[in-house]
Formats: sequence, structure tokens, C-alpha cells
Amino acid sequence: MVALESSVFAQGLPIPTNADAARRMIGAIERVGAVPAISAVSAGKAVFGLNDDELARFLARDGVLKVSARDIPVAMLQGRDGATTVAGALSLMALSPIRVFATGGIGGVHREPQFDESADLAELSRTPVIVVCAGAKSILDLHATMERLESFGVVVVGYRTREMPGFFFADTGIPLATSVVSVDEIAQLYALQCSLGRQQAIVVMQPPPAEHAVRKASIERALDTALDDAKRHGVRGGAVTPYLLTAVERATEGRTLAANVALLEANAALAAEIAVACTRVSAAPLARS
Ligand code: PSU
Ligand code: MN
Repeated sequence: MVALESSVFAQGLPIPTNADAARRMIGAIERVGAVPAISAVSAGKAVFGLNDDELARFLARDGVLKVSARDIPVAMLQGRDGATTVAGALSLMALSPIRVFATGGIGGVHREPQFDESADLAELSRTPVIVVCAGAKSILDLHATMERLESFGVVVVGYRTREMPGFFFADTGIPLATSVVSVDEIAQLYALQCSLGRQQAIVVMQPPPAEHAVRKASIERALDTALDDAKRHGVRGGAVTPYLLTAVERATEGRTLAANVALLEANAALAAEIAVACTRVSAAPLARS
């Protein structure tokens, strides 16, 4: 099984691209022979897997809350629809047998103010699952985000890259200490991590598909303006990430949107291959015992 978050559909992407992204992620996972499970709070119930009516409600976004880990019991209490962030999804994975998760970009340390740090980092530090992403969103301070992952003891590996990807582009100039070329290596690494009783996630970073990557310079330009606007309009808390993503997308005339959907699909496919590889590894003894 491969778990997915729902905030990327309900808050991260505009209509109708969000439906296209959901369809393509689900299709990519099923093609590999794995089962997709979208995490959410649906009318007050924490679930993995949405039926067609539920998914339609989340894609229409009406009254759907963005829920991080701490917001889940609140959404349950109020009987609300809540779309899980990475943190929200990981906190539910801790209660489930699902061990592999796919998303676009994890949250991290914001550029300004630096004390705005995504709860994704805290949940990555206490959830022993595999998280496939294209790095952290480029709206963040990527250096600070990598340092925090290190402090928290989160394992970070590049999949066929030696550089941390920056979500929309591959070249951040931030080196990765570990790089793997096969999903079997990731499955073995995960088994070793579990054998040590470690509680942290393994974050697998895959560069965005090359044909869709957007140049770093155009992202940075768009972001400078977006950060100023966010400050002027007093955007705070959970609203910051969706605000910046929307502003960058508008400024790049949708090129970032195409890149976003392409990398979500690629990450879903890789996560599914890893999930299948994990079933092979857990059946076989480890190379080193
Ligand atoms: N990456 C995207 N789109 C998104 C997100 C990440 O391309 O919508 C979401 C994820 O759900 C992630 C969340 O967990 O943003 C982080 O938000 P915050 O910085 O408020 O923790
Ligand atoms: Mn925040």
C-alpha cells in the first residue's frame, strides 16, 4: 500500500488540476500493482482511502480544513472534513500498517520568519516510514530544512541524485551524503533502520522529471515578490504555504503547476515500486544480520 496526503489536493493545487493530480497519482500506484490510500478526516472520521463521493468533496474543497497532526482530533470532534498535510498523514500512518508514503514536497523551515517550521519535520522525526518526495518545497529555506532533518535524525537519501532537489528544479547545490540507484536498496535500508529500533522516517528525494523542471531563477524571482506580499497582507500559520504556492504558480504562468503534477505522479510511481520491494525484503533475510 502507498499512503497519500489530501492537503495537496484540497489546498495545494487549484481546481481542476487537483483532480488530474489525484487521478494520475492513483493510476501510477495501481499500475505498479500497489494500492493507493488517501489519508483524510472525512466527516469527523480519520480514514485511509476515500470513496468517489468523498474524493469529490475534497477536490471541490468547500469547507475542507487543512489538518496537520495536531488538528486531527479537533476535526474529528467537530465532525469536519480535514485534508491531511504530510504531518497529518504520518501521524495516522503510525496507527496503520502502511509503511510507504508519497507526496510532492515536504514542509520545512520557512525563509521568514525562521521560527515558522512545518510540523512535517516533527512527525518525520517520530514516524518510522518511507517518505518519497522531490525535496522540500522551494518556497522554504532548504539549507535550514536539511540541517533540521539532520538534527532530528531523519535519514535522507537521494534516488538517482547526489543533490537535494528543490521541488521544481533538480539543482539546489546542496549535496546529499547518501544516494541510491535501486528500490531494493531503499527496502533494505528501511529493514535495517527498523532492525535498529529507530523511530525516524527515511526521506527519499527524487528530482522532478527533467522535461517539466522550471528554472531556479524564475522561481526565485516569483518567490521574492510573493514573500513580500505575504508579509504585507499578514498571511500567517497554515495559510502561508498555500499562499506562496499559489503566488509562484501565477507568476510562472502555470509552468510550476505542470511540474507539480508531473513530480507528484513520478513520486507516487516510485513509492509504489518501493512498497512492492519492501514486501520482497521482509520475506527474505537481511544481507547482514
Ligand atoms: N507540497 C506541495 N503542495 C502542498 C504541500 C506540500 O507541493 O500543498 C502541503 C503538504 O501537505 C505539506 C504542507 O505537508 O503543505 C506543509 O504546510 P505547512 O508549511 O503549513 O506545515
Ligand atoms: Mn507554518
